[in-house]
This record gives sequence, C-alpha cells and structure tokens, in this order.
Amino acid sequence: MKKYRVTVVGATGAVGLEMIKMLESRKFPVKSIKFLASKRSEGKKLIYKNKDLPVELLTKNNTKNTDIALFSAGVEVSKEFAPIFVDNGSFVIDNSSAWRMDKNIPLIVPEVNPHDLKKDKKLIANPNCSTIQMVIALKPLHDFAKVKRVIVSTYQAVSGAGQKGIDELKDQVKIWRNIEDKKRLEINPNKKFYYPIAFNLIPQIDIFTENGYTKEEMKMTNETKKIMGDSSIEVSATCVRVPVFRSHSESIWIETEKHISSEQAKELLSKASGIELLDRPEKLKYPMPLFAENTQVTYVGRIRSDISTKNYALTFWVVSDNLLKGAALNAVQIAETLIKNKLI
Ligand code: 25A
Ligand code: L14
Repeated sequence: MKKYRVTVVGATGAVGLEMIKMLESRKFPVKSIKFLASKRSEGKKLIYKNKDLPVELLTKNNTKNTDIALFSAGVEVSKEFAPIFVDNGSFVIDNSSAWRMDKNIPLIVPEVNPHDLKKDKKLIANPNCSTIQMVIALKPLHDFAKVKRVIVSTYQAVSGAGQKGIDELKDQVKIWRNIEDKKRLEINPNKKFYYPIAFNLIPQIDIFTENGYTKEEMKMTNETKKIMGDSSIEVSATCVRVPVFRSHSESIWIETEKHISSEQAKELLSKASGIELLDRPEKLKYPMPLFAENTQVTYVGRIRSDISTKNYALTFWVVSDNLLKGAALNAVQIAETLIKNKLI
C-alpha cells in the first residue's frame, strides 16, 4: 500500500492532538509525519507511535515535501499557509472556516458528499462541527423524503473553543464552591467565553451578524446547503454553549416534502453509515454527550413525529464528539476517501 507524507498544522491544539491520535488509531498509511504549531509550542514533544517527535514552528520553509496537510490552527493561519502547501503539491484539509463557502473549494462530509472531492481541488474544507453531525443525520432522511426546512438548537461543548475553553470550565468549577453566591456571577478567570460557563448556558457562539443570527448559526445554514448540494433546504439555528466538556448535542426539527413515519426514519438511520441509532426510550436509551466522548459515530435518538402540525415533520436528538466526527475524525476520513477514490 502506498504511504504518504503527512503534516499536522496546529498539532498542539485540542483538535490537532486528536488528529494525531486518529491517524495512529485508524492506521492511516503514514510514510513520515511532521507537527507544526506556533512559537508557543515550538520544541514541545508529541508522541506518535510511541516515539517523541518535536513540534516545529510553522514557516514557509516547512511547507514542502508533504502529500497531505491537516490544518487546525484558525482562520488566519489557514488563509496564509494553506495555499502555500497546495502550491508545493500537497492536499490540504482545513478545519477552519476560512475556505468553506468558497465556490471552488469542496466542503466535505465523506458519508454525504464524497463525490465533491476532485483530483485537482487540493484545498478541501472540513465543515463546522455542528453542521457535520446534523447533515449526517439529515442525509438519509433527505434522500427518502426531501427535507424542506430545519429548525435546530445546539448544545455545544466548551472544547469547541479549544483547549482554553476546556481549561476555563475546569477552573470555574474548581473555584465555584469556595466563593459566595453573589460573587459567582462574576467569576470568569480566563475569558474565552463572555460570561461564566460553569452552571450556565450562553446563547452566543461566535459573533453576531446583521440579521440577528450568530456566525456559528449562519455557518449551519450555509454549510448545510453546500454539503447537501441543495440550496432549497432552509435552516434556522440557535447555537448555545453549555457546560459540557466534550460532544455537541442538537435538538433537530425537520419538515419534509414526502411523508415519513418515525419508524421509517429509525429504519433509515439505523442503516446509515456513521450513525448509531440509540432510541429505546422504554429502556432509557438515548444519546448523551458524556457517553459520546471519544467515540467515532454520530448518535441519533428521541425520533418522533411532530404532534403540533399536519405537515410532515419529525423531531429528533443528535449527539457526536465535536473533536472527533466534528473535526479530527472527519478530516482524517476525508484523507482516507482521497486514497480510496484514487484521487491522490
Ligand atoms: O477561526 P476558527 O476556524 O474558528 O478557529 C480558531 C481556533 O479554534 C480552534 C483552534 O484552537 C483554532 O485555533 N478550532 C478550530 N476548529 C475547531 C473545531 N472544529 C476548533 N476547536 C474545536 N473544534 P485550539 O486551541 O484547539 O488550537 C490552536 C492550535 O493552533 C495553533 N496555532 C495558533 N496560531 C498558530 C498556530 N500554529 C501555527 N501558527 C500560528 N500562527 C496552536 O498552537 C494550537 O496548536 P499554539 O502553539 O499557539 O498553542 C499550543 C498550546 O498553547 C495553548 N495556548 C494558546 N494560546 C495560549 C496558550 N497558552 C498560553 N497562553 C496563550 N495565550 C493552546 O491551548 C495549545 O494547547
Ligand atoms: O467554524 O464551539 O469550526 O466554538 C470551531 C469552534 C465553530 C465554533 C468552526 C466552537 C468553529 C466552534
């Protein structure tokens, strides 16, 4: 089997570390591997296959001799360096939002639109975490009954905001019990989030746009249309940060063109790739973020027909590890699909 030279950019971040683990645990055909990050992490050691490898500073000098670069270092780094890697002959799979809505750049969830990958489109965007787990669940339902409209509320883990988000919740939980009630409203030691996140919910992820939705919410609207290849699907999202470390949850309502019963939906979802149906309410079985952590599937449950309308509508609950299927795993699966489809 052919092997590839792989570079991870943003290797020390919450997503970068998971990318490295996924490459190893999924036995990706790695010929050589390089870890790049900012000055803060230069010289730090990361482990790959029981070996310590140093993290190098990302500069133009180490953008060569790579076949596949996995990026998770934010928008600015991607804008500057992804095109340089591509010019030097590499595929780039970018986890930031920098390129996702660019018409010439494929935005890929392998279970949904692998056919959008092309040999000559070497810069590939990895979708937003909340979008990935939603479209995985929508796809089989859309193929059967055509989804017209989606209303979704998300419950997003703090790890979506990187290692600093995780640290902020941990620190707040530690100090919470030692301070008096009225002071608790003020604690916010690291300030990744606008308000305390311990024992709270924050109905804002990313910044607000002119129409009153946040950027995160508009990503779900726009990216869904692009990945599903159907601009007629309307999506209204409300994205909320919750005090959960890992795994995003979503309450999703869909209206379809054709009738689809909850039993049919369960049947379709149980057969779809990447999905595990977890819908046995009588046995108290439904998806939860605590149990989705570190798993590689998207869980769907609580599937039911909407009793409030005569239109064809279903509602359900979707949970997935935001750092894995929502980011690192999907990126590695894109690379695997390039190989499987002989595009690299
Ligand atoms: O714009 P976007 O697309 O929304 O993405 C913005 C950020 O969101 C995270 C990721 O942060 C990204 O940088 N992210 C993106 N997509 C995500 C997704 N789907 C996502 N998170 C979850 N799900 P992150 O903290 O996880 O990772 C940051 C990584 O990027 C490296 N990096 C940053 N700037 C860089 C760069 N690499 C090269 N050149 C640059 N200019 C970053 O490396 C990290 O690997 P680092 O060396 O800056 O950080 C290493 C460690 O240091 C911690 N740290 C960060 N800031 C500080 C700090 N420590 C002390 N003081 C600081 N001020 C980091 O937490 C990391 O552990
Ligand atoms: O567009 O939960 O991938 O803060 C990554 C971080 C979306 C928001 C992206 C978070 C962002 C996410």
